Amino acid sequence: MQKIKVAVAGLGFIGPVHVESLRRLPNIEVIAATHIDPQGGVAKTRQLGIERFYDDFETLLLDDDIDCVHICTPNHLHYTMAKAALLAGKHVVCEKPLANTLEEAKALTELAAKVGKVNAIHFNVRYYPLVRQMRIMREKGELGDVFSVIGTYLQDWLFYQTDYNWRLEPEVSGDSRAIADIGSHLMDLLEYITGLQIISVMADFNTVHKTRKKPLKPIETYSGKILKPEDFQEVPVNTEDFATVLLKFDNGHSGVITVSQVAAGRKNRINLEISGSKKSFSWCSEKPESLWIGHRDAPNQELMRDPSLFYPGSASLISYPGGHAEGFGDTSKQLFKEVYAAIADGKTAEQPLFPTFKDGFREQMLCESIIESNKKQSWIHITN
Ligand code: SOE
Repeated sequence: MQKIKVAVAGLGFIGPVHVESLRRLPNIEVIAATHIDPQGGVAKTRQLGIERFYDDFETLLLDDDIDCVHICTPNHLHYTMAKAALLAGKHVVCEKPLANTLEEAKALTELAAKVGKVNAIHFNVRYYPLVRQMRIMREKGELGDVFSVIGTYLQDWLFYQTDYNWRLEPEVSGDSRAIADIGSHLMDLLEYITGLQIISVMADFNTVHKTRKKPLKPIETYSGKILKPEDFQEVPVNTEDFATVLLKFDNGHSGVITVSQVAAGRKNRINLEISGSKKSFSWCSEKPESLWIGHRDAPNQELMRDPSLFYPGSASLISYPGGHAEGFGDTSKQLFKEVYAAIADGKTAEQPLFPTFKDGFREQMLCESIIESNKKQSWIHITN
C-alpha cells in the first residue's frame, strides 16, 4: 500500500493527539515534525518516534516526501502556515480556529479551492458516532422541525487566577477566547446536527478574572492545572472567560449557547438539548456513548453507541462493538480516516463529509459577529 506521508507542526497539547490518531490508520505514516521551541521539539519528536525534525516550517515544506501537513500551532500562526503549505502543494489539516481574522479565513478558503488540495479543520467533536447518528436521524425526519437548541460547553482549566495559557493573549489567540476556542466547536456541532443556520446573534461576555498571574516560563494547554509557579507577573485580561449568546435560526426558531472556562468540576463538557416537533435529543460529550431521546407521549429512550443499532453513515465512525468505549482520541482518528480517504482517492473538488476550510470560515464569521454583538450589546445579523 502506498502510504501517505504526514508532517505535524506544533507538539504542544493537540499535536501529539493528531500523531497518535494518525498512527491508528493503515495508509498513513507520520514522518516529520516541527515545533516553536527547537530544543524541546527535538525531544518531543524523539519521544513520539518521528524520524525527521525541522527547526522551521519553511524547511519542512521543502521535503517532497511530505504529502499532508497538520497545523497544531497557536492560533496566530495558522494563516501563514496553512497558506505556505497549500502553496507548497501540500494537503492541509488545520486546528481550529482556521485563522484570527475573517479576511485570513476567506483567503485560505479561496486558496484551497484554487490549488485543489484537500483541506480540513479539526472540528473533531462531529465524529462522536452519536453526533452523526443525530444528524442522520434529523435528515430522515425523525426529529421533526427543530423548535429550540440549548447548548453549553464548560471547562475549568482556567478556573484559578494563576491558570495561564497563550489563549489569554489576544495577539496570539485573537480577540475572543472562550467563544472562539470552544464556542466554535459548539456552534459547528449544532448547525451540523440540526442542518440549521444561525442568522442572528445577541452576545454577552464576562471576564471573571480581570487580571491573571502569568508564570514566567511557557506552559502548555491544561498543564497549568498542575504547575505551581514560584513567581509570576500580574497581567490584565480582556478576553471572555464566560459568554452567553442568544441565537436565531433560519427556520424562524431560537436557541442559546453558554460557554465557560471557569466552571469548577466541568472538565471538557459539551451538553446539547435539541427539541424537535417529534422528539428531543440530549447528548453530553463527557458521556458520549449515550443519547437520551425524549418523547411527549411515550417512554423516553436511551440509545447506546452500538453499530448494529446505527444507520450505516454513523456506524462507519465506529470501530468497536457496543460497550467497548470509544472517546475523544477516536474522534480524531475517524475524522482523519475520512480526510485521508479523500486524499487517497484524489477527491479534492467534491463537498466532503468532513469539515473543511469553508466550515472554518463560517465559524470565523459567527465569532466576529458575536464579538461585535457583545461590544454593541445588540443583535447582529449574520451576513453570509
Ligand atoms: C482548550 O479549551 C481546548 O484544548 C480547545 O482548544 C480544544 O479545541 C478542545 O477540544 C479541548 O479544549
